[in-house]
Amino acid sequence: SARSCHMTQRTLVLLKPDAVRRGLIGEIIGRIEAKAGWTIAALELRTLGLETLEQHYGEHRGKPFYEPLMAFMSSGPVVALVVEGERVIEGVRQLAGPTDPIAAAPGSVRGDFGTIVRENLIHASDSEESAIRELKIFFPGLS
Ligand code: RTP
Ligand code: MG
Repeated sequence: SARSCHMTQRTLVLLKPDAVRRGLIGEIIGRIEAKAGWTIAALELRTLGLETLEQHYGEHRGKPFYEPLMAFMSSGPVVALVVEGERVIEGVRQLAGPTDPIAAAPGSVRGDFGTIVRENLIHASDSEESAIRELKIFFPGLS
């Protein structure tokens, strides 16, 4: 049946150190909470070590922005969240907006609050495969 083709998913969201420093975590979590049927399954304030970040952003190793990205992401605490619900993987990516905040439309988190490509406030898993991989890194105990 169509019902058995459910789209309930889990995604990893990080509110990056700039979002924490600027006092925007409530604003961003509020936007996530406001979406129908989405729930927060886990949430933690945490300062990320380089080992965790190398696992998380390994696909970007060797790129010119990799080292500054590592420095930025370890520069202060992040809020790590697991968000669960209907089509959350694509949904949180939409809510975040494109990587470059200047290209992001107003109404998106990056479009409303960002200017700098690196300091773009939020991470969200970009596919089902990435979500599974990233959730294991950040919340290995989650059932
Ligand atoms: P994220 O992985 O953090 O959710 O962001 P994304 O998918 O939109 O972008 P991605 O290409 O995966 O890049 C990861 C993060 O690296 C920083 N970045 N800086 N040219 C640059 O200086 C540059 N490009 C990317 C951003 O923080 C980006 O979100
Ligand atoms: Mg990415």
